[in-house]
Amino acid sequence: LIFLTGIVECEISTRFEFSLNGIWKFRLPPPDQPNKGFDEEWWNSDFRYESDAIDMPVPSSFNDITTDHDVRDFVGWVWYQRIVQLPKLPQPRASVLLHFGSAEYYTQAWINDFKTHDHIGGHIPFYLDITEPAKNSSDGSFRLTVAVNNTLSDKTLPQGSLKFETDTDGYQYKTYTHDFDYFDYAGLNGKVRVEIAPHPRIYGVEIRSVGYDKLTDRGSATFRVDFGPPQLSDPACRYTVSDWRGKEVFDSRRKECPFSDNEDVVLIDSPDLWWPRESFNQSRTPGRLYTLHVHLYEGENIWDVVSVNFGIRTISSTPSSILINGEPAYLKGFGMHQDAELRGRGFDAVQLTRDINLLKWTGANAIRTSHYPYTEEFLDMADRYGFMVILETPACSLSNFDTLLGRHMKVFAEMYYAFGHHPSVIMWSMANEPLSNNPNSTAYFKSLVDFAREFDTTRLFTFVTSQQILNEKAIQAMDVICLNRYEGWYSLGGRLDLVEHRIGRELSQWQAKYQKPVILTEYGAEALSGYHSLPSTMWTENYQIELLKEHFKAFDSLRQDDALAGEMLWNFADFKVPQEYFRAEYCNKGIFTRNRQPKGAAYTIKSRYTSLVSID
Ligand code: GCB
Repeated sequence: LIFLTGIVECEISTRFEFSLNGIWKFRLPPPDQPNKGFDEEWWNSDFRYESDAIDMPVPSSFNDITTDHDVRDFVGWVWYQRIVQLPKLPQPRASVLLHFGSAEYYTQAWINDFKTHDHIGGHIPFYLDITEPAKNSSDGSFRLTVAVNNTLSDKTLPQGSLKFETDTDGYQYKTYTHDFDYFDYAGLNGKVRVEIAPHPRIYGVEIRSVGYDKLTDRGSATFRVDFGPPQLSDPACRYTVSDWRGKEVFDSRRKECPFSDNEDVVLIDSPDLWWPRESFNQSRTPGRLYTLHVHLYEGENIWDVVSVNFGIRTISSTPSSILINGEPAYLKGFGMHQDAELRGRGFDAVQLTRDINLLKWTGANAIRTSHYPYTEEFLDMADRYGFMVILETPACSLSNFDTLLGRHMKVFAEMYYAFGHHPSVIMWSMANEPLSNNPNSTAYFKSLVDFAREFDTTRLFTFVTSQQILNEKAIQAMDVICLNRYEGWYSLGGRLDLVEHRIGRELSQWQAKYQKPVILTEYGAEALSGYHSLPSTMWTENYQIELLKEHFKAFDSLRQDDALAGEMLWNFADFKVPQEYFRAEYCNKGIFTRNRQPKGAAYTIKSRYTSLVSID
């Protein structure tokens, strides 16, 4: 296993990285020759001199960059290429790693004509070790070719289906469908970089658990380091921890390097606990972090250092509430999407920072990374600003459980290693709206969550259901009930008068039946920005506002009865959906437009969230 950690700034740097973001060359096979790239071994061709190669920015989804339907709707292998020039390496004691922030969905890569490992699955960062082929490249310069396939099937997460259909007159055509309603943006969505690390190196640092003992006022973090096999002469290690000011608060001193059985613990007296934002208690600064620095020595010399952020906080639950550091924390927030004009799901620091600023402005304290994990950069900000995150696996609208459990487990494990150190992540959502009325879902989710609990013993588990209470088969394996409901929209559209009653009744039934905290993870109405009518009708801004206010009445009385643990509106911003006749390009349930300007409902939410006490 390779444990993944982002590079965190620290005093001694034994590693060096440089970005491969920018304009790459890009080729698509023609529709009647989907495997042309493999048949013609495109990794051996130089795209700069190929007439069908176009420019493509990285990171970005490729879909909305050109003016072509064929590119926007492409399903299959797309090919990216660029030239990489390495600096002079301290051979042979250097490792060369390629880091991808995320690639949708199945990635293969070549260094000149050398094929690296493959990676399956979108949204999760991964490394490819390219030390050997990089060393062999003359003068440190090589062609990097990356092929990415976005075809989803019943064996992928999420699921999709590519089929040949036959018309009544015998005419054959291809269809590609999936059950989720967001546009499946694809390509090199995450940043790409080269990382030069020492060889051998620290392969990864995993924060296993964090704890806080109130009696002794002492915090702890249990962690594991993957040092790989012993290869250095006279190796030693040392662990230090610094606080948010950079002040050292723990030092293990030099000790023997544990190559196996390497779980260890750091202790911090009177720690600054990690608290969520908007707690209304001024003495609790949200988002306090610590940094663990793992040093590997060869004799007296520092050989490698890896640093990873963590936070000290506990998470638990009662039959009605989620507790952070032993105190009930009410979640007020949003379901979101990583979705933007032109770049699709491509990482963009401007977009991310704007989103975080808008989230802060609304007074929210929680978000769900619907319907897939978001970037490392997003979680870093969530950590620092104290947002509670429900991190979702990319399992939206699962309908076929027979073919998927192994893949779903693998995806969870990768997510855990990539994101498990983030204190903002308080709960894992294993899926959104699976067909959990299917009897097979009971065993499926039980096995999945049993597997996941072996990795993570400190966080809560859920999946988000849209089933009726009597039909739900699998949610009992979870710690928290997360429910999506569209009263006044999909259900009794236009009937604002019934919302309060129906939401109040149903949520209290779920809580009473399962005796677990209940969060309404989706509710809302579509509103076209600037469209009003009096009295309000569906699709207007004033209908959206009125619908939210009807929900608030239900939430307030549920809270008085201690029967609600959180409210999360669908959606933070308008986002792109596949083509269909009942939506004009976007799902317009955002309280912000797609270019992140407020609709009227944004002020309604702001006024509620900024006055709603979350933690006393
Ligand atoms: C849902 C889904 C979400 C959709 C939303 C809607 O239940 O979870 O992916 O976007 O409804 O607006 O239809």
